[in-house]
Amino acid sequence: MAAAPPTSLGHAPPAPLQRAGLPVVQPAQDANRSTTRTTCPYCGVGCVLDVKSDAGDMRSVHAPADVAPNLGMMCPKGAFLFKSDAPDRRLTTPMVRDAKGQPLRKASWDEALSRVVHGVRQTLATRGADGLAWYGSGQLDSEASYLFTKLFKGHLGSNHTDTNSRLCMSSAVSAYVQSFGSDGPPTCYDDIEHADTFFILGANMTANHPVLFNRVRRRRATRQDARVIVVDPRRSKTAQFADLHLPVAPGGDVALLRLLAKRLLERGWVDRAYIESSTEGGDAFVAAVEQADEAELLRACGLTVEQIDQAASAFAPGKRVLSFYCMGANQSTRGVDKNRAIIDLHLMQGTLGREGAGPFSLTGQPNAMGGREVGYLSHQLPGYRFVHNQEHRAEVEQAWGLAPGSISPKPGRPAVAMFEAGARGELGLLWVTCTNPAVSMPDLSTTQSALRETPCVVVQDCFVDTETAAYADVLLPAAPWGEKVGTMTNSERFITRSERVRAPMGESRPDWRIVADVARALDLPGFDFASPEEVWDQVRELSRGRLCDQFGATNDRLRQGGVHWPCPDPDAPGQKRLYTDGRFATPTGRARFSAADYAPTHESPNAEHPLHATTGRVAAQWHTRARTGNVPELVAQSPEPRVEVHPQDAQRFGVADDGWAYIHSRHGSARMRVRCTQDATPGRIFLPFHWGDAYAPDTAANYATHRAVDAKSGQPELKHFAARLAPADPPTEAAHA
Ligand SMILES: Nc1nc2c(c(=O)[nH]1)N[C@H]1C(S)=C(S)[C@@H](COP(=O)(O)OP(=O)(O)OC[C@H]3O[C@@H](n4cnc5c(=O)[nH]c(N)nc54)[C@H](O)[C@@H]3O)O[C@H]1N2
Ligand SMILES: Nc1nc2c(c(=O)[nH]1)N[C@H]1C(S)=C(S)[C@@H](COP(=O)(O)OP(=O)(O)OC[C@H]3O[C@@H](n4cnc5c(=O)[nH]c(N)nc54)[C@H](O)[C@@H]3O)O[C@H]1N2
Ligand code: SF4
Ligand SMILES: [Mo]
Repeated sequence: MAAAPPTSLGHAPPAPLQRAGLPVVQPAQDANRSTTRTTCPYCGVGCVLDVKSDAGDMRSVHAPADVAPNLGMMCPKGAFLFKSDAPDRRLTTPMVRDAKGQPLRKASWDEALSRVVHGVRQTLATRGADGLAWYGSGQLDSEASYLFTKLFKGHLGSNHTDTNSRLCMSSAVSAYVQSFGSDGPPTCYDDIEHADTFFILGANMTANHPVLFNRVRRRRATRQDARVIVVDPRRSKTAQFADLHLPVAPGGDVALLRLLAKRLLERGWVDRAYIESSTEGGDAFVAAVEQADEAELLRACGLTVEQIDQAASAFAPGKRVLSFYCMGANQSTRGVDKNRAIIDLHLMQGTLGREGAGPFSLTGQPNAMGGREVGYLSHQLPGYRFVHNQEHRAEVEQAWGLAPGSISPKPGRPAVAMFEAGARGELGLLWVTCTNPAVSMPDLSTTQSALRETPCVVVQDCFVDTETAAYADVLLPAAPWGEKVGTMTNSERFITRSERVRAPMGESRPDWRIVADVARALDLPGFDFASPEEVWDQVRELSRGRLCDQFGATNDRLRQGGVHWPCPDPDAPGQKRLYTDGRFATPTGRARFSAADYAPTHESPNAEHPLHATTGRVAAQWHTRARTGNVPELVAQSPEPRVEVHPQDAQRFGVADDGWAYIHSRHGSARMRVRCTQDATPGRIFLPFHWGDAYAPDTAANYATHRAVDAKSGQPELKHFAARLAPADPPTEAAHA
């Protein structure tokens, strides 16, 4: 057996971390094994991890010291990656269903590819290109994401490509585009080492970006006047660490952010010269903030004047404020407004592009950034281009050797609309890749209808038994992390290459190759790639001259280590920060203040559903548990879905600590075990969304969520619904408990 694996946050952490109670990891002594450098396939921190293996058998995972971006640190999810495969669950050959309702059977690649080809041609003949849809993932590498975009938008005439990034980052993307003229965070991880105030909103970083939070802790421990402010309706582990926790009312963030803006104006803590030279909309913004009714805003955010004043003090002149925000900001019908209201504070301070300061939207998945760069969302094209822009379409058509007018000017359907169209029977082919919507999409009953109603459902995954695979007409076996080479961009615009530890299991193939194989089976030109390196070279070429210029990130260079974009020159370093000269990517070169206004959540509690429910993550599980569910150590830490309830609410609804309960909403019900905790706020409950039907029936949080989206970004409000609790029997079946 392998040497004892590292079980905590990285090896050799500095003294303050040990004081913070985090165990220390001893590097394992297994120098004789071969070592492969990979990028962690989990979160957007993008840790570089070395895998020790013996004849392809993964034995341990190590975080190489001094290698960016994680500098010798990793979290338990990364450390246990070598145990995360389950050979008996792996999809090792293509499979097909002869008819809906029939069992899946093994098939050759030729048969599976011809089924997909038939599905595409049949759809084009009967419904046209609007009947074709691809639903992908920020966990795909840039090579695969790029080829899906090229196939659907370029060659099949369908802009209906969207991904789980719509559920994740789309509000952040829209906000960056609206405020700065382009997507892309202006900040980098090194800013942590220069910041005075960490303003963390709607992000539980201890669980979900642990290695980055480790750096925040270290800064907090070593810089005397550093402060951590956490804005979260519940007392998360991150909130418990904070110097100041603001338990904002669910959805009340814009009101809070406007109050902070008001204070900064009142105290004169505003960089007027910067506003004058580098922004537009400042006058209207100042007038709106000054006129906003303070009492109304306080009511909306549920906080006190003292709490606002205390938070405002951390924005005093000279303080370098680094804002981190994630799903508590994005997964809201006001997600774009929340993001922009954060950015507005930084524009007021004039600190964009300065060391240690700025708005830093944390990416969830390892390559949600790269996917955006290659244009995989339904309104995008490669190189941060847009389908609605004639010039952009022409540039991409030319690069792809297509006739002018080949790319449709109409943005495709965003994720929620895509599944709604499917549920109405409007899709002929839905190709799901590297995501498990039968657990992760809001309002699962609509999602399940879409998967049932669509005549040809293609699922490309590594495992045979996911909740979504149960609906597949064709299952295509994909090679996971460790069995393929691929390029990804992390939260801070840092590009890394992940190498292959071993050959793909059975007949599975890398995702990029599966797309290319389907395209060739469709007799389409432009997909004769012999290697992922050739695909990456095309991605680099298409990014040339754009903000996200990656031309300098050659395959050879990435073999030596990662690089930040923009990186136009193979011989020059990448750029860590954006907008350092006060010029932005808007037509005027000025950043834009927003007119974001507070508005409540889509649903309000009432007598029948009196609780505010929110959903999210736990530290030991990754999404729908495809991989973390295979690791005994992680399962032991979080074995089952547990709804967090304040003891007062448990008593009110007659549910017992450790007993099971139904969480009923206006849309459906989820069943979970109850965890009573004083860390929950009375009237507010928290549901993890990791568990689905493969674990036990009814356990998915998304049976209870709704489909309302932010009108500006299409992102669903997964962070809020109105609920009530009722006692329940434990589930009788538990598949892989
Ligand atoms: N362990 C682990 N790590 C992960 C993942 C995982 O599955 N497991 N997934 C990755 C991915 S894809 C993502 S997107 C990130 C997500 O990372 P996070 O955004 O940190 O994760 P969540 O738990 O979804 O939500 C964060 C917090 O938002 C709070 N919240 C709810 N409503 C509101 C609100 O109205 N306002 C504010 N301010 N806060 C609110 C919740 O209480 C919760 O604590 O994590 C990444 N990292
Ligand atoms: N209620 C609620 N719902 C949510 C959220 C929430 O906070 N609350 N968060 C949303 C967010 S931010 C996200 S990002 C989504 C995540 O939700 P999903 O994307 O659905 O979750 P995963 O479990 O990561 O799904 C990845 C799938 O890809 C497979 N896979 C792994 N590696 C590979 C590979 O290399 N190739 C291929 N082809 N397949 C592979 C895995 O086996 C798994 O089935 O959930 C969203 N849903
Ligand atoms: S912090 Fe994120 S990227 Fe780093 S090891 Fe953990 S899950 Fe992987
Ligand atoms: Mo995400």
